Amino acid sequence: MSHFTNIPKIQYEGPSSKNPFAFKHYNPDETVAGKPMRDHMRFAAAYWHVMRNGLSDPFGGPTALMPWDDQSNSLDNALKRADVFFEFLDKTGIDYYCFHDRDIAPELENLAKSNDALEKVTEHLLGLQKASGKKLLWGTACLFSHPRYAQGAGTSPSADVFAYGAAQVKAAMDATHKLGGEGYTFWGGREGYATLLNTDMKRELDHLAAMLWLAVDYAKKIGFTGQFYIEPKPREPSTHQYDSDAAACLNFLRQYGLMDHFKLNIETNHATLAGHTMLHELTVAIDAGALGSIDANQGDELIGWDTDEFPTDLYLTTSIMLKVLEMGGFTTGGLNFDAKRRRESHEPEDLFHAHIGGMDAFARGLKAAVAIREDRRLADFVANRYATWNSGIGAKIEGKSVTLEEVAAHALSAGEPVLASGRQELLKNIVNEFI
Ligand code: XLS
Ligand code: NI
Ligand code: NI
Repeated sequence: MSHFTNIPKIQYEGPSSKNPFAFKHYNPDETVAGKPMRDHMRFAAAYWHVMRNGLSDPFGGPTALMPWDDQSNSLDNALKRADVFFEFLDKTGIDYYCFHDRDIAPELENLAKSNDALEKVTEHLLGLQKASGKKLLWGTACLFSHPRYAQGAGTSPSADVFAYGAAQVKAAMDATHKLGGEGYTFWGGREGYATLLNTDMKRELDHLAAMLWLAVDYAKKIGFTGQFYIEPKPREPSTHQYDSDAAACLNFLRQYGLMDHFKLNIETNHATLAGHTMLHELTVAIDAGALGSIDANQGDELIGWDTDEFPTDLYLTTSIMLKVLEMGGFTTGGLNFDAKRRRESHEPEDLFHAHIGGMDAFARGLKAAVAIREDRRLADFVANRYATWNSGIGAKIEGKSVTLEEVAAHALSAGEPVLASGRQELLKNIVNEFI
């Protein structure tokens, strides 16, 4: 039975099409820079936004129409939602999905019953995956919604809450493993603090690392070889979150010896909340060999919170795809639409407009990024800007084969340095040629 009866399977019709239910730029099987577009993007839909987000905000309740959902917490309702979700994946041509344990299955009276429901839904999802060829990009556990996690999960002051969270991680890893998930994400929803007056920061960070190590060891035990990710975010819900940005996450991973086991899942709106551009966060992650996956969305410049809008900004998608190409493409990760419709866009068809727009925006970003790389003017400019490091005193400093006295002697004999222009305006003009 179809739940999106008026909506066709979305096809590529090219830039001149005016059909709102068609791709103008995303052509999944078209080869761009050596591989099909779908393999560059590895698009994923977020189960929580597509199926569970009622679009409420702090001032008003849900608006989203979900005629297939009886609003009950029953297992039956959960199974039915999964069917609707897979029809959505089929019609949009999105190859992957991501979930939290509590999006796909209900939380029931106790942990044993919740685990049981999760296993049943997982079984059902496996059947849907087999029938459709759709794949799981990553799974995760929701360790932030329930009141027991109000003061954290891995960083809770209560060891029993920690254990409950760890049990959820174990069950969510089992589900992810069973579904052939290519990754497993930790977003520290409440892993932070509201005030240091009641917080032992050092102890909480030790506990968070302990949680991650338990997961790493358990993965070995069950043979889960997917990639672990942590997802930086500076605040919201906590005043301060420990995994506040890419640099803080990398420092944490290094401090606790976890670098070999984790990569980062970078989300645009989290980057901007941290006071960085997405380009900055991606660069920090890539330079550490630790960019794993991307939560694709964008923020609103006029609103100071995580608005999770669908990505439509072509400068943003171009800069993201430049970085993805620079690192040689995704391996286990992809572009997960961790994005929601605006509260005003409450009809089911809006789910399609939102994802079509995001996919087309990334397709244009990919093509622009490929063209910018082929043109080479930007890359050549950057390479030339550092040319003084390729020989002479620069090469000696980089090669660590010089003393401070020798460097000082160079400065004395070379005289006042001549600095070349950074040409920022010219470089922006060049980028605009391609967008
Ligand atoms: C919330 C996060 C969340 C993670 C998964 O801001 O982005 O959706 O991606 O727990
Ligand atoms: Ni996210
Ligand atoms: Ni987010």
